[in-house]
Amino acid sequence: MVDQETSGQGPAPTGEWEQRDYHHPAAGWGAATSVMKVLSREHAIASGTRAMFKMNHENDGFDCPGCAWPDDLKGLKLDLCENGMKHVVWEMTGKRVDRDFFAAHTVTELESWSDYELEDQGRLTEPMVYDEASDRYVPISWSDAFALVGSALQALDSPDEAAFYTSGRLGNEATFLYQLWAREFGTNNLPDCSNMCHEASGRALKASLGTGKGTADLKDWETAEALFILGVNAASNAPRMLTALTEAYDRGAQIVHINPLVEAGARKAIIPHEFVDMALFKATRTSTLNLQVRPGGDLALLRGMAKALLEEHRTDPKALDVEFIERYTSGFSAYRDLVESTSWDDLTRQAGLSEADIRKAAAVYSASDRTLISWCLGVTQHEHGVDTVREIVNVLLLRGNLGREGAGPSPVRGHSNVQGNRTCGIDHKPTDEFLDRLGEVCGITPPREHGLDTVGVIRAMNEGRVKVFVGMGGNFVMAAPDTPYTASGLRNCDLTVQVSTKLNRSHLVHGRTALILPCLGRTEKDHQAGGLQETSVEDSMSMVHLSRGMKRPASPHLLSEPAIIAGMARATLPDSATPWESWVEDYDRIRDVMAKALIGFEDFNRRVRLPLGFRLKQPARELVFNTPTGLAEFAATPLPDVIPADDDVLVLQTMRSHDQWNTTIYSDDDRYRGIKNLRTLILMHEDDMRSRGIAEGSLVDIVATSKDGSVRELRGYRALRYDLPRGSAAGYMPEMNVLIGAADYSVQSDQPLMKNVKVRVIPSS
Ligand SMILES: Nc1nc2c(c(=O)[nH]1)N[C@H]1C(S)=C(S)[C@@H](COP(=O)(O)OP(=O)(O)OC[C@H]3O[C@@H](n4cnc5c(=O)[nH]c(N)nc54)[C@H](O)[C@@H]3O)O[C@H]1N2
Ligand SMILES: Nc1nc2c(c(=O)[nH]1)N[C@H]1C(S)=C(S)[C@@H](COP(=O)(O)OP(=O)(O)OC[C@H]3O[C@@H](n4cnc5c(=O)[nH]c(N)nc54)[C@H](O)[C@@H]3O)O[C@H]1N2
Ligand SMILES: [Mo]
Repeated sequence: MVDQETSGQGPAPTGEWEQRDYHHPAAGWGAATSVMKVLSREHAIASGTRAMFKMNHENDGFDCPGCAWPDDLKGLKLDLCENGMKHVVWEMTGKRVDRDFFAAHTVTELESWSDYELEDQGRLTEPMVYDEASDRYVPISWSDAFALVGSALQALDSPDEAAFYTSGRLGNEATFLYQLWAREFGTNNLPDCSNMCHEASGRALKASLGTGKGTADLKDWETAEALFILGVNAASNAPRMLTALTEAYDRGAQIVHINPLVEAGARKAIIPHEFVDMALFKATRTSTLNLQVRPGGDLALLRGMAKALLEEHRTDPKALDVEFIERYTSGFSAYRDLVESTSWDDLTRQAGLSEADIRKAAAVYSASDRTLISWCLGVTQHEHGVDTVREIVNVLLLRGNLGREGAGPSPVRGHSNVQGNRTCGIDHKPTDEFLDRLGEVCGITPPREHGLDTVGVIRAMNEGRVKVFVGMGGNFVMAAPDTPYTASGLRNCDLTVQVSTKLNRSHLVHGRTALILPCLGRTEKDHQAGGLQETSVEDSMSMVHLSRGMKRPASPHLLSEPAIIAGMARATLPDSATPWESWVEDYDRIRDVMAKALIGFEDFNRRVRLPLGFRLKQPARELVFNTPTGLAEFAATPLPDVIPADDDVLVLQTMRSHDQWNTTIYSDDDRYRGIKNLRTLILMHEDDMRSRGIAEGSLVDIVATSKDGSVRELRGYRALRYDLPRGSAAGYMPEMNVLIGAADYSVQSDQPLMKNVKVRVIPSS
């Protein structure tokens, strides 16, 4: 077991590993070939190709589950990408995991399979329950499964002994039902994957601007004069951003990438959907400046830009937007004093960049009248993630880059509906305003005490304070930090319930009783008593629109997520006045309630059927700030020291390869980084390798020391030379989660420090 949890997760390598420089543009033919490979492997060439033409189409067809990047507002143009296609095809596979499969394999046997092999078995087909006597999953009827969940929850001493996890796939309607079930039952224990990706962004934006979301939309991406892209690997994880970047380059915008690695999307790209460009190999540049910042050094770089602007303002009044600052912001003078008193020496050391480089970025910024700043996990999964996002806002405020076209903060969200999940109530720290309205509209008395997040739930399960874990999608044991500790927590539960589409390790690492409840995927037709149903999702830029599945379900026994939630809710709350059954017959009925319970969803059923859906109002975009002062708040936070005291310690980041979707690994290749057939690797600077006596391609042991002093280890990883800052290193999630201790989370955001693992690397003995 432990071996599987700590070793490679991809398919068993079939050949020698190799590393080469990658010179080709991102997207293009390599991408097309890679899609075809997956299509043929999943026996889905015909259906997959049809699906391509159904995805992201003006309120007809389904929302791409690949990422949360918005659909092209022109709506009629096909906007698809390699990784979205791979993701869709993975769901549409012709392979099945049925009762014969479970009869043929014990759970103990399955534990020795790789994560790739588990998911590669295909789609789950019917509800299953763990049978301890035979160590197998055996079939169970839906009604018995629901009854089992209901009785386990009713048997708890307190509703707070249950936790309800969400992975950001869940549609808005199911989300609303899920949080209602948890709160009607009596708990705010609603951990979600957002606790691991954008918690820092939400908290920072809320404090600075009074809204937890970005304010920019696709139109702003299309009109910005300068774009700063921090800590995102666009070519792999938000490929449709490449379209925006190539278009920006073509219109002469400045594009600054800030990242310890120069990723493929920061060089040149072929617009993913431009098949003609693809045929002609017509690549466009996607960058005008690359700055290889030190891990966690973004705050120092941004503050350096602010310092340069303040200096410039002494001679050029236009360097700052003084009118904007005076009218709309609070806290400027404290921030100015702080920035002016911070030395260039400290800033350059902490950013890991020269003063000249920081001034280059500042010059791009001050020359632009419309600036947009975008970021993802490279910013948030750090100790000072909240402060860094607040510094992003500080810098934007200095030149009034808010509430007007082509400007603003624009976080890149992860899962396709992770933003909608929060909007519709998945929040372990709900506001009183939200709960008041929910209580009134739904006739329930919601619990007021804040609940547990992802990190909190792991500890609570281990300490026996949480006894029932419900996973609404996702793969908790692999996604969460400290894999063995998370596993022991799940094993310590009375009941674990996983609502899933595919077999994964979270089904094998289970509680004393365990259920696998298979659901429809987003690509599939959802028939209910009231006819064919649609669900809505919200993208990164607050557009809410409908998604309609078009494929026959993978099995006749699958239920939709709303139906599964309603079934579990009724069994838990037999006397509930909530009309669970009637709501599931027709999701319009759920939307009618959401229209009353959620701010911004008025007239939901009509507006969501507009050709492109509707955009949720963003008060900050209208320069209305729901902050204590009613103004946008500058944050004057001290410059953090992000350099390990000990020279021997490297800062390791755990990231995705090009060929994976979070815990789902499609292959052992990472094309844009030139790596083939290898995931058990660590990318290092050549000087750091030399000083440790590590030869190129040799095996090393990686030893992490946690905040609490505990030590974790990965042995026999291969060290590869890579262009990244000295003192830093990189490797892949989820394998490297074993290195991240339960204590290693940010005190600002409670996010696990997935981009900031302190390690020592030594040659394997
Ligand atoms: N194909 C595909 N698409 C996906 C996903 C997937 O797994 N596969 N996952 C989805 C999800 S849930 C999410 S949250 C997003 C994740 O999208 P990303 O944030 O792109 O995910 P990572 O692969 O973790 O890459 C982190 C990036 O941040 C950089 N970085 C690391 N440390 C620092 C730092 O200190 N400063 C700066 N400036 N940069 C740094 C890394 O070099 C890397 O380029 O993608 C979503 N889309
Ligand atoms: N070290 C490290 N760890 C990380 C990260 C990192 O950067 N570094 N990133 C973190 C981030 S940003 C995230 S978001 C988490 C991801 O964490 P999760 O969201 O928990 O994990 P996924 O891999 O996205 O979940 C995959 C599983 O979801 C199920 N699934 C797929 N589609 C559906 C569906 O439509 N409905 C349902 N019910 N189930 C479905 C399938 O069974 C599949 O096996 O990982 C986090 N972990
Ligand atoms: Mo994420």
